[in-house]
Amino acid sequence: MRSRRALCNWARAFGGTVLALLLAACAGPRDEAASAAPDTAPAGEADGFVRVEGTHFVLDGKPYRFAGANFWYGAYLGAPGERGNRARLVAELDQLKDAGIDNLRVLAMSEASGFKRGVRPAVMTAPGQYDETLLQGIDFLLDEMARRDMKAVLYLNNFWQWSGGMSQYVSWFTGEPVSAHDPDETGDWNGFMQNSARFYAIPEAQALYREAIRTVITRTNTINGKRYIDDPTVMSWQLANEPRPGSDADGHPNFPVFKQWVHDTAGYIRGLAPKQLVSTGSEGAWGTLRSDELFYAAHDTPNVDYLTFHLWPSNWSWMDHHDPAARLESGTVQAMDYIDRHVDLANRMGKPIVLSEFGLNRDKGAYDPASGTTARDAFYQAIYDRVLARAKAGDAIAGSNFWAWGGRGRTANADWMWTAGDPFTGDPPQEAQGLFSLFDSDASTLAIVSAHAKAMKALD
Ligand code: IFL
Repeated sequence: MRSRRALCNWARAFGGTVLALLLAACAGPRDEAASAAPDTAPAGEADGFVRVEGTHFVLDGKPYRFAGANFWYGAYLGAPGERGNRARLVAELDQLKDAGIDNLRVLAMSEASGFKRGVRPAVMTAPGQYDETLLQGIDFLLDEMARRDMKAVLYLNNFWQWSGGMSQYVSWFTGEPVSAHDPDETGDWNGFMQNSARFYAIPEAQALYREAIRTVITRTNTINGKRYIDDPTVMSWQLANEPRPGSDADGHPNFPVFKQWVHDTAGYIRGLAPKQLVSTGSEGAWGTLRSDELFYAAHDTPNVDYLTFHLWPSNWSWMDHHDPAARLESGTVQAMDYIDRHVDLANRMGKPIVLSEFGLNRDKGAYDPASGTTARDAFYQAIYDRVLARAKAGDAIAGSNFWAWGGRGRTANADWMWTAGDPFTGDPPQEAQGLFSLFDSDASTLAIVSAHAKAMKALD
């Protein structure tokens, strides 16, 4: 007899509406073949954990939909003493919660690197050594989020340079300095991406990465005594921020090892944290060699609970960084198509999907928080309208996280770039501080996000 897993894989591969019911069953809370440990609670139990049922999230027996934010530095702010800024964090969590923004995507692991624009300090100070104060930052963040009934999505690595990430693992095990492929020094993004993607095939790097994953996931929170794996505040663990198979120019040869890495790592995480969800952190087709089918294939494993995709119209040249109003209309049409394609794909796969990053520049490409956000507001509105419409229609889209919450962070630097010790904004160190940040003073954008949050919740 066919195993349930084989039947599900066959159904996914076959697709089509005839198999919709079967696919929904396949994407249930857990696939028995995937997990090293079984679920401890049935789907309907009110234990605060977000679960997957078919193409939807469920929380305490009700649909879970959200309007969230990226807050990459949230755990940095949570660190004790001068390292962090707990007063700022608490005030900003209050502001976010008041606005209905209660799902935060946060960096949970960074690696000390020689990158010109790498964040400093890093959680992993050297291979296998961790900065306890920064880990306590995650403790504090999770505890404060729990008090506000918020959910966290924590990513455990980064394809990009700004937190050390995969390139730093490569450097540790090849002995080659990261500077040889630093895109902020060389300008060679394809070279950087190919080097970063070597990570998937270096066994020692994978072993260390797993140790880092285990260090975070199996931690006990020093503030509330909860084990992270028992904390329903954590909705999902993500393999990495925007993991790609390699460069757009010649990343195809890496795809098989990338796909295997997704399957194996996701399985490892779910074995450690069976009550929480696993997602990849992918940008979608754009970050998977621009291919819908490769994106589908990479996620077609029962170890990945739901899909993610990102939307970057100015980074992808659909709009202009220096004047987002100029091609707002045509760029928005492309953005809508990108959303629809990914939601359709998630429907087809039978898993929920989250738009876990999107952003646009301020008017005229300014960075100053006092400058306008007319084009950005129109873009956010268009995104939210489409997300809401598709959610209303019962499709697989469950929520979104704008990029990125900049809160009270401000730079005093004339070149707008971050230097160690500066306040954090939503823009990581490799980008101008103000490029995509939604600051605490951005009242019109916040009103749009807030209205969307209400509308998503009202769908329940
Ligand atoms: O800062 C970038 C970040 O690395 C990411 N995606 C796009 C952001 C804006 O360019 O994950």
